[in-house]
Amino acid sequence: MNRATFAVMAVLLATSLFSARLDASEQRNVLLICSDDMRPQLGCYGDPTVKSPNIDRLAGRGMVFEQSYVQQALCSPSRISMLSGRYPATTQIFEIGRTLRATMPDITTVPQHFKNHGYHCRSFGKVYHVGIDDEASWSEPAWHSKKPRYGAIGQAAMEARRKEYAASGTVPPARGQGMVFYAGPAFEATDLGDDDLLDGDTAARGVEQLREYAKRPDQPFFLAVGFANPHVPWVAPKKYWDLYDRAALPLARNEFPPKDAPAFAATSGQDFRWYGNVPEGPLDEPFKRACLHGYLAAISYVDALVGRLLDTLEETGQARNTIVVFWTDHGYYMGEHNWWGAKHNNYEGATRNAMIIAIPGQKSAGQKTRALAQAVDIGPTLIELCGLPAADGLEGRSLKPVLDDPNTDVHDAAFSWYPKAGYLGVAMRTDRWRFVEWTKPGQPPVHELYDQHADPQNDVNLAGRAEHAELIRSLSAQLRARFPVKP
Ligand SMILES: [Ca+2]
Repeated sequence: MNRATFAVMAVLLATSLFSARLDASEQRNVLLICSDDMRPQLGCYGDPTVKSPNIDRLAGRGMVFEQSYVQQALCSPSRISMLSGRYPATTQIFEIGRTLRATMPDITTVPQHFKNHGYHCRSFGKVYHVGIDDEASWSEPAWHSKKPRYGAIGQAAMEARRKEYAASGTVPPARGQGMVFYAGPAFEATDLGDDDLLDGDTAARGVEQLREYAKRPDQPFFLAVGFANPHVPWVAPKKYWDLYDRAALPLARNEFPPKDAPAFAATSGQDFRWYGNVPEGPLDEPFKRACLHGYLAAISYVDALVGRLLDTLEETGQARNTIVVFWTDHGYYMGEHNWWGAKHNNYEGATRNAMIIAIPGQKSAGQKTRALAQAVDIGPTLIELCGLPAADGLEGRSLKPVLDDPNTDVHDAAFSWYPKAGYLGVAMRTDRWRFVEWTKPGQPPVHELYDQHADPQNDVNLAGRAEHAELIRSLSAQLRARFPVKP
């Protein structure tokens, strides 16, 4: 062996020993990025219109879950379910308002489990619903930006509304602040910079925290960063609006409620209508286009902020041992079924979300899976990937088998809940069917059935058709074997 060969071999040996030592002892970190009301309208989900290069980049080194479902299509119950690892049937939180501790005072949440095993756990921005946080989940109090949600137009509208109230002395006591906020428009293209707004400031704080963690590599972390966009109002710096040609945006073609669906079930929320510039009654096409334009601009704004977090992981070397989960809290309607700026039901459009999981050195990097996945699976997945002891009471399943092989399944169904008109609906999504059973004390159950292969947006309820009676009996038995009706 000559000297040069020896030198090369020595370097190779040292490098391999060094890597082996890193693999054996270096604890994995978690970066959980949440986005509010972002349906899976992303390049990596096959959407040809949206500009989402950074989330697509994450997908390129992770796995896209094409059939991922949240457990309720409403911000707070969805987040509580994901972060607790429990179905809403267990948390009994179906509304915005109560904290998790109101129903489960002694629960150990997913981040709390990490905290209990030596992780430093932090929350920036909207992770739990704002104002409904869970102190025990985090190592330090949750951080929220004080930067504005609106640009100059929205801020001026709010100020004018405040003055009106002050002059008349008629601030409605319960919704006073809310009524001020809703004076703003449903969308705004602003001249402000990314970090002058709430979401940009949240990303900047996340970047700063990642750099702090990089200085203490022996301290594993679970960092959750949540963005408020693209929840209405769709407020983004003008440069993100400039990415789109409004006249060319494709509008929804199914502007009608699901046919033959129960009237009480085929509804969505109306909060979009509360904003200052939304007219009453039907929306005209220019307004629809402006809304969709705003929604896409807000997605691209969040995408750029996700990119800054990913860049920081790369720059600091933390990408080497940090798992990244990108998760949105439910789907969304932008005109489908004539629902705008809405979720709030048990259909595919509301319950299907975006979820991407990227593990350092992932063998399946860049692949997509049609395996059914749920928000409650995130906890068990991260716990297994980080090598932590199992946590008691988690109701999801680890998706590691799917991450290893996208053709593997860990579920035969995914479940979502929604209360409506005194009924509680449980949706069971199999690969083929969306089956919803609505129950109400003293009333016969009400069913919905959609063929996801033929009718991906749930335009026609098949439950009333005689040829499906046996299928409905079978799906109902499958559902109730898992979630019995409570007396
Ligand atoms: Ca939401």
